[in-house]
Amino acid sequence: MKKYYITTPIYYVNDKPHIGHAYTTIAADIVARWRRLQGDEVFFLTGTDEHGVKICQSAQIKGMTPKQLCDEMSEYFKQAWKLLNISNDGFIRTTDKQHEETVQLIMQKLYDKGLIYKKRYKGLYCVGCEKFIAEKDLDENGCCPDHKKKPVVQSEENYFFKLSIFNEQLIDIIENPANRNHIEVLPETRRNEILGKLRLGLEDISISRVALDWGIPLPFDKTQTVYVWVDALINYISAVGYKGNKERFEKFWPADIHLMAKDILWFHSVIWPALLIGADIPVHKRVYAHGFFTINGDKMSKSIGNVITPDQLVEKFGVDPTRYLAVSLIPFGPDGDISMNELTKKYNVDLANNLGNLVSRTNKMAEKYFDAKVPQISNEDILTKEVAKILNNGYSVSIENMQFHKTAENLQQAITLINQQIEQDAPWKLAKTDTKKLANCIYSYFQATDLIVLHLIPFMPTISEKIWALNGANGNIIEVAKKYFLDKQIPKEGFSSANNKLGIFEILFPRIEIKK
Ligand code: ME8
Repeated sequence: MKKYYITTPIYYVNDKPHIGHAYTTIAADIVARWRRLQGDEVFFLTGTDEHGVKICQSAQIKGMTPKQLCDEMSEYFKQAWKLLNISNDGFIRTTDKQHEETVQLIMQKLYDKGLIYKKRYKGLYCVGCEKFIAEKDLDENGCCPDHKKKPVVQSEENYFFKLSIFNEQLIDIIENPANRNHIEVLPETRRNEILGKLRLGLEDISISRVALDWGIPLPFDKTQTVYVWVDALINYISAVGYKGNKERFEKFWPADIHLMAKDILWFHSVIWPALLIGADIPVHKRVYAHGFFTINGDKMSKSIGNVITPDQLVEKFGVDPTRYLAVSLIPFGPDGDISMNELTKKYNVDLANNLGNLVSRTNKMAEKYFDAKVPQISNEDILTKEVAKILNNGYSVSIENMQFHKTAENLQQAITLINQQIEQDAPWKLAKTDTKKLANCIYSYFQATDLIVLHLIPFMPTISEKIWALNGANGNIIEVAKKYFLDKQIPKEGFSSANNKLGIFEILFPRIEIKK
């Protein structure tokens, strides 16, 4: 059994989750579910990032202690992921004791190896990003381009990590697949941006704060706390037992993929690997940075205040359609503007008209002509083979490469093929002329739909089960899917087979009016 360790960023708890957070988390969930169907032993981690200036300030504004705010807000994240049926195996909070101890262990190790030193530093700090920002990177108003706020001047005596000495090594681990610490940075355009920046040279980074006591104390100088980003990155190893569970750590680390948006790719492809190499820990294998959902061209963020929440989408579309729509509307990689109207259009076309209509018409025909049972077959089922061909050609490659909109297109193509076949067969005419052929046709619609449903599981786990039951398929859907993906043969048992009773029909995707 192969292991597969996948992570989302751990999200700041200064406010409630929005669909930008949901986007990464749903994408990670789709991959995790897909890998489980491939037979992998998956560890899927998400969580919350709870230290730093930003959390402190939010707590102050709300009249709470930082810990109270973290306890309340991390629950909102947990609830959102429960609502969206996210199958995470771990949920880490950076205020967990185990994590805090791991951070101190790593800091001590880096210090003992001479990779940390003290120096006075003055710079511009963006609280939204929780990072120092160079003057040349500010926008025309002197603000952070992501958060549209002026950075604050910070001047302190801090501890620094010798990032600069890893410069050449970092270029090599990204460029050279033969390097034992090779990281694949994706998509390629962003990889090139990272390499370009690395070639300009690296400066050492400050990794502690004096004035901020809401953080993890440095083990070698308790008057300072660990910089929130260093604290946060270490979550990926503390969650799998770097300290305290050697067996689990060695099983799952290095992570197979860290998923995130482009805003934090630098931290994951430069700072994180340097910290790991410095602490003699193997480096994660892949990072993938997607773009931002934008609303009227602006990044959606808590700080800007143009937020859509997961609950709003679920209320309008339902859980599984929200999962499907979130990743299929725009390609995973570039930025993309979204709107309720575009989401509704896609819902109506892909789900109400194509998939919903297919399930509804096959069920109704079987009800009318075959007493709500799957009919008996006497000829070969060619349609299901055609559908298998379409899926084999497009599905796995696109899902492996995180091109979920292409995976969705591939699924729609397969669904359309069955709908077209129904039009061509005209079963309502066959019912009067050739009932044997009618039985064959309807049987093949069920089988071909079942096959599509196995591929829908990662996107729409609950609706897949519903269609499976409606179609009278009688095997455990997950077990049947695993078997199918292992040997790519439609199993003799488990699919809709002759004489199986259909489920009680319900409309899965009611059409939604588009607001003018
Ligand atoms: O950066 N479009 O947390 P964060 C798409 N705590 N994705 C978006 C998005 C948008 N408009 N807005 C947010 C942090 N995201 C750190 C991470 S990890 C060790 C520490 C998603 O709450 C996207 O995944 O600001 C982005 O990278 C992440 O939320 C940032 O979440």
